[in-house]
Amino acid sequence: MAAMATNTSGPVPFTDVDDGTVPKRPAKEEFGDLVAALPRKHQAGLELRLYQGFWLPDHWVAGTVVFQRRFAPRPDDVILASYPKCGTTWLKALAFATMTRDAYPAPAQHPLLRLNPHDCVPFLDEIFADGQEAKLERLPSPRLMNTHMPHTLLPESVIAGCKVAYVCRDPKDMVVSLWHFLRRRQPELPFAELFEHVCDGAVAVGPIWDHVLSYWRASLARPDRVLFLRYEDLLLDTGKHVRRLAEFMGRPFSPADEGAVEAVVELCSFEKMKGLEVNKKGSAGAYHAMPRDSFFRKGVAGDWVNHMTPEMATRLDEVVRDKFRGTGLAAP
Ligand code: PAP
Repeated sequence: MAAMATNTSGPVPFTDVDDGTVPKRPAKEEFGDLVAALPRKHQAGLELRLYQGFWLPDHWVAGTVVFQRRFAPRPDDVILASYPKCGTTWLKALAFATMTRDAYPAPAQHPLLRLNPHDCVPFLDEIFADGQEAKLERLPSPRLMNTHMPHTLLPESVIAGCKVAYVCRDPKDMVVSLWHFLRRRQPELPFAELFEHVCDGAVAVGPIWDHVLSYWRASLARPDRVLFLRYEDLLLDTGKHVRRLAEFMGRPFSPADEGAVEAVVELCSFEKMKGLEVNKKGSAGAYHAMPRDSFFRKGVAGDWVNHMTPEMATRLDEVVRDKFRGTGLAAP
């Protein structure tokens, strides 16, 4: 195994320390029996298993068990969390750019200009599913990593000791974004079918309302440990929330640093990221490698009006409002 890069301060781009020598040893080989005993559903082209109250993609379950039991957190780890299609790529870019701003004073040298955000920040769910967690040891501290797991499924050690920044999004826009994403692999997937699964809660890492509430409650209980962000707020005033994120991660911008905040916002803007050559070609992700351009579609709020009827919108809004009632969390 390559020596851990202890002399470099993190975060560094994940793919730069991954020399491809850590073999894949799927976690399912060890925990296959546990997975096989769980309730299952086949929906929208994915095999799902009900694990601790959430419908996880079958190939993530065993990795989640290993993550829960064996993840070795470092005190300065920062975990980025999200429900799929709610702003993961953007949050990864913003957090990585914020944390590395002093390491790359020449903007043209920044790794986000040559690497997709998913190639800079490792995705824990896939790494553990593939049994490649040794890769994480090669990252210098502080490490930035991301997960789609709900807060209640995170390892106890992470809940007790790591900072977690979460981004949520209007579920209506999430469904639309997810549909476009899944259609890259399943062009025939009907929107109405996916919509039904989302309303039933039986979609990957769903139900979405329980996912969001798990982080909302954690952020109320430990605001120093869990930062709760909204995609729509980021769109309205990215700089303001980048400052919050930086402060939360322990790398605050000084009040006079407006130029540095703007540089991060600009580097990670939808237009900038979508226009980069690296994000127009190739694929990201190990298990279901997806075209990099599929992570940059429209980048707006409210696109749901172009895909669902007012009745569908009202139905999903009411489900979510009902679930959020009494929690203090405003429904979209
Ligand atoms: P993931 O969870 O599979 O990694 P994620 O990044 O959450 O995906 O979802 C992609 C969405 O974020 C897309 O939304 P859309 O389909 O509604 O357009 C994508 O366009 C949007 N997105 C990606 N990067 C940015 C960015 N820099 N700024 C704003 N939105 C972005």
